[in-house]
Amino acid sequence: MLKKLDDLRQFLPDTKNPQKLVLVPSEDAHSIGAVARAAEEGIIEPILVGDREKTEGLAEVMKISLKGFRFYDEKDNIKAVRLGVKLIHDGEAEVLMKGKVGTSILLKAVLDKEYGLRTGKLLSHFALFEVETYHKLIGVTDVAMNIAPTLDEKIAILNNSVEIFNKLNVPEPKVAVLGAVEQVNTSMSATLDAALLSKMNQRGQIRNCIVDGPLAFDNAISLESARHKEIKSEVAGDTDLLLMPDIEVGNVLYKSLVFFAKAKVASMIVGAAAPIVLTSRSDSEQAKFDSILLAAATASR
Ligand code: COD
Repeated sequence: MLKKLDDLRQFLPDTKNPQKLVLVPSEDAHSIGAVARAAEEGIIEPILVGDREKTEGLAEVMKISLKGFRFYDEKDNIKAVRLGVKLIHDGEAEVLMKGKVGTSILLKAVLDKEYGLRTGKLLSHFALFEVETYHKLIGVTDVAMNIAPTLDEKIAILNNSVEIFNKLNVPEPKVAVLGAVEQVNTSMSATLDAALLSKMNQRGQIRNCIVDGPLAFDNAISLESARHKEIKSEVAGDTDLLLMPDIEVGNVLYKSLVFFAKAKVASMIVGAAAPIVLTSRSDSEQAKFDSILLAAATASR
């Protein structure tokens, strides 16, 4: 059972031959710190795209050496993002990382039909949390890409995350599809989708996982709460993955876990031609490092 984000290290490929990671745009202190540490530990080989003068200035203040880092000097944010994405598209690197730029700007470049990283699959955001009060790592999706997913999109989001768990040797992750209540309420569309996803799982239309829903957040993560409400569920209290009804609920949960619960988090975009490290700009250097670790651990598998 994976309990700590540090446990992801066991899935890293050969550290003598690390994957190349492109940070774009590079002029961001927490990102430079995380990339430099990951490079030093042999987790990735860094490529920086961005304003070279600003990036080197930040590195100097942080007493970080960028010696030996491949660098593409590009001051314009949009051009830098396009160049970074194209490097992956052209096979020059294996992992993309968002630096100091808005999420939607990066995602629009990733979705570009000519030089982007489309695979024909839906792309989605996956976050993996280490919370002190929970007995194992817990995934949360989608808190940052798909705004108001349809039922079909929820199936794709679920499958993308299940694939990540399977890569991390969790062959049948337990998935809680969240609603505000644990009973189907015909006025709450999230509970209707949750019930359909559960039935599709029971009938073998969604595989390699155990899905239950609707579950409210408390009974998804607390067996005591589930027992109290007399809910019989294989998932309740032992959830590996929380499937969110929409981006707003997901984003608020993500930030509540980080800021109130002081949880550690690693996150990325999945379903693209390469993993994309995509953290919030306010995330810590540690969160960016752990996200690099998650991307590198799952990229090659
Ligand atoms: N996966 C695959 N293809 C997609 C996806 C996806 N998730 N989303 C859109 N596309 C394709 C569409 O099929 C279409 O071909 C093209 O991309 C454009 O689609 P639009 O017009 O619906 O999408 P955009 O370009 O307006 O927006 C896509 C974003 C991902 C940028 C948008 O959904 C978005 O802004 N998401 C939220 C990002 C955000 O602000 N997160 C903040 C939390 S930190």
